[in-house]
Amino acid sequence: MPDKPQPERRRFIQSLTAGATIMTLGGIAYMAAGCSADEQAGAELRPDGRRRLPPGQRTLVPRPDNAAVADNAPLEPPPKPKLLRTDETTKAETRLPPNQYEIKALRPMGGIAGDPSRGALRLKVHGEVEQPLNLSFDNLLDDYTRIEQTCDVHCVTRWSLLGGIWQGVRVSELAQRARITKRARYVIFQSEAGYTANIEIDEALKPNVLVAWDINGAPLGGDHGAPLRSLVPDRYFWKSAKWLTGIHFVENDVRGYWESRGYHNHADPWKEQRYSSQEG
Ligand SMILES: Nc1nc2c(c(=O)[nH]1)N[C@H]1C(S)=C(S)[C@@H](COP(=O)(O)O)O[C@H]1N2
Ligand SMILES: [Mo]
Repeated sequence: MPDKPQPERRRFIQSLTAGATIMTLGGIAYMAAGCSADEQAGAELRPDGRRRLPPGQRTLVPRPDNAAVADNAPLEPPPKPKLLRTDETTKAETRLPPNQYEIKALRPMGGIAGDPSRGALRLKVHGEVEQPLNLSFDNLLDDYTRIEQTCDVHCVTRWSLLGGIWQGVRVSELAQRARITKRARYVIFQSEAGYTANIEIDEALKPNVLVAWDINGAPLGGDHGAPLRSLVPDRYFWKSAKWLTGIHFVENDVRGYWESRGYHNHADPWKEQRYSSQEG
């Protein structure tokens, strides 16, 4: 973090000493002149925090008690950004991966729903972590940087929803807070009724991979995974697990629900990796 610019520090010190002069008329001349001289020479402080008398000076207005401290106090870290807007749409010439077409609103694709209420949510972050987490919806809202992300999603049934604005928090921040171990090489998203989806750790830690609760300014509907789903824009959309209840960091890969039913383990829509029969 850069140091506070000097002019700002000087103004700060001057405002402190200005306060002192009001109460102690005798010190006005010294404080007004002495302060900037000290600044240029580098303030010389006695152990009790008072300034040394310059030669020939017999009295000195004590600096306010907190002034010496404030002068040397470590600078506060900048406030954590609570909302970060990002555009994660592809910069490629086309927004549509091969053999996809655009639709204008998310299409409900089914699955076994969980309780949609935010109050009921518990999200477990567990497995290869030093600090397992068990988070409420409010924990996500209060303790994590909220991401508002524009991105495209691509369903293997060939529709794509372009430019949706999703809101959530990054899986990478969850991983960081849970302190994943070196052994964590895959992530299994776990949902209601045993639905799972697996991705590699490098994919999961990309900044565009979220757990999301809003799309286009409205909470996810009950058929779209409310209250929380994963969002993995660079994989076919089945990897974005609705009604999410767990993020499991694991050492060895475990194929998820669709990955064990004929669908591609890697599922990159730009390489059109739809079916497991294409795996090399
Ligand atoms: N829990 C759960 N998540 C799921 C599914 C599911 O059946 N259960 N289906 C997946 C599939 S195949 C797709 S295409 C998307 C569809 O999301 P949508 O219904 O919000 O469009 O969710 C994915 N996430
Ligand atoms: Mo799908």
